[in-house]
Formats: sequence, C-alpha cells, structure tokens
Amino acid sequence: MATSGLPLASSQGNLCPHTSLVDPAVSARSGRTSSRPFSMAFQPIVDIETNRTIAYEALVRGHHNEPASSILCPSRSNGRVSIDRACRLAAIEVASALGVIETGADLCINVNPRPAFSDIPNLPATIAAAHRSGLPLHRLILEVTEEERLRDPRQLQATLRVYRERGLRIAIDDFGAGFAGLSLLAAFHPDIIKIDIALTREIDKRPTSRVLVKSIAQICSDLDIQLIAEGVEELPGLRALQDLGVRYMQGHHFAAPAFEALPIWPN
Ligand SMILES: [Ca+2]
Repeated sequence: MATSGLPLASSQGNLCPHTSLVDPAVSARSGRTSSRPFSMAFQPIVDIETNRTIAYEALVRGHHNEPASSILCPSRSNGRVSIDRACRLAAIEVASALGVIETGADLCINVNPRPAFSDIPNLPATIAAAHRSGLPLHRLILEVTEEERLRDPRQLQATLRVYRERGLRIAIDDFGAGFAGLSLLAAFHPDIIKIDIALTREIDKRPTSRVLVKSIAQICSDLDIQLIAEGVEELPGLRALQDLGVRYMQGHHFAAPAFEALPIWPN
C-alpha cells in the first residue's frame, strides 16, 4: 500500500499479539466508546477541476494514532477474514460519526480480495453497517489491492459482481506498483483505478513515469474508468498529472491523513 507514505492497507493483516482486543477508551473526537482494537484516519481525494473533496480514504490507526503496521501484522491465517470485516465496519462507523454523509463525499475502504471476497458474510455485514450509519451503498468504494498473483480470478469476478449488484463500487488500488494491478484489471472491469505513488512521485522530473501514466489515463478513458492519482505531494507533480489528463488526486499536497477527522479541502 503506498498511499502517501502509508505502507499497509487497512485490512491486510491480523492483530499483533501485543494489541489488546478490547480498548474501552472513549474517542475524544468521535465521541464513541470503542470496543475495537483500532480507529481510523481519513485522507481526502480531490477533484482538481472543481476544487472539491469527492471522497475520503479510511486508513487504520491505533487508538492513539499509531500506524497500522504497529497493530496489524501480516499473516495468512483465517483471522484475516474477521479483521478485514472489522476494518471495514470501523471505517463506516467512524466516518459516519464524523459526518461523512453530510459532506457529500464518498468513503473508500481498503480490502484484500482473498479474505474480503472469499467470505460472503462480509457483504451483508458491510451493507448492514452502511444502513445503520445511513450511508448509501453507492457512496461506498472498496479499494482492492493484492500482494501476490490472483489464484482464482473467476471467483473474484463472481463475488465482485454480487457487490456491484448491491451498488458498491470497486477500485483497483496501488495500480502500477507491480503485476497485481494488471492481473486485477484483466480479471474484472473496475469502476476506479488508483495510480500508485511509485508512478506519481516526482513525475514532473520523470519522463518514463509520465509515459506510463499517460498510457494508464488512455486505458481508463477507453474503458470508462475513473482515474485517481495517489501520492500527490507537490504542485509541480500536480501540474504534470493534470497535463496528462488526471483529474482526481490524493496526497499530502492536499492533506495528510487526519486521525478521527475529515480534513477539509480547500482549507
Ligand atoms: Ca488505498
């Protein structure tokens, strides 16, 4: 995961052994008593044509804003399924408590395809959480990333079809970071592609990156896929991406991830 220096996707891992399963702390900002071992930070995704925030990406944090890597440990055990589900429910509940519905922005949640989509009960749990929070399903975006080659693209296709039939949208996360993005793109037609920071970092100084992003932008245009550039940190990079036709961007140039808060852009 490479969103603006946040290396671990919110749902990729088990709880570390030292992480308490129950934290009775009351969140100062969201005002909620939490039974979760983690909380959330949020980073805006901006439409640079309208200068509006169109979405927030939810990122796992500890209750005291510790990074996700300190509370989630990569693992292949079955516990990933329940952690993946807990992460997405936490994202919906915390974002809703902070007023994401009133902002009009969508909510992006990181998921790993294997635990998220091999466990069908994740879907009704996600839908139920959205309904409880009053968040319309069409405003929920699942960011799918993958750390290794897909084992069963047909199963992923079938499961994603079910999610989309319920109105959720699907994004391929970290596109360009490796072969995973292309294999996901071949497996299904996403609603959104998020270009990895590996391609956007200092893009104004990197002709090869510009050629690659130009090609990705063309693919997205041809396939009617919304394109978001991650890792936009400085104005020259923003301008270079804009020249390549990228309209939607995310990164520290706009706002860093904010712990239990929805950063406002323009601020
Ligand atoms: Ca992401």
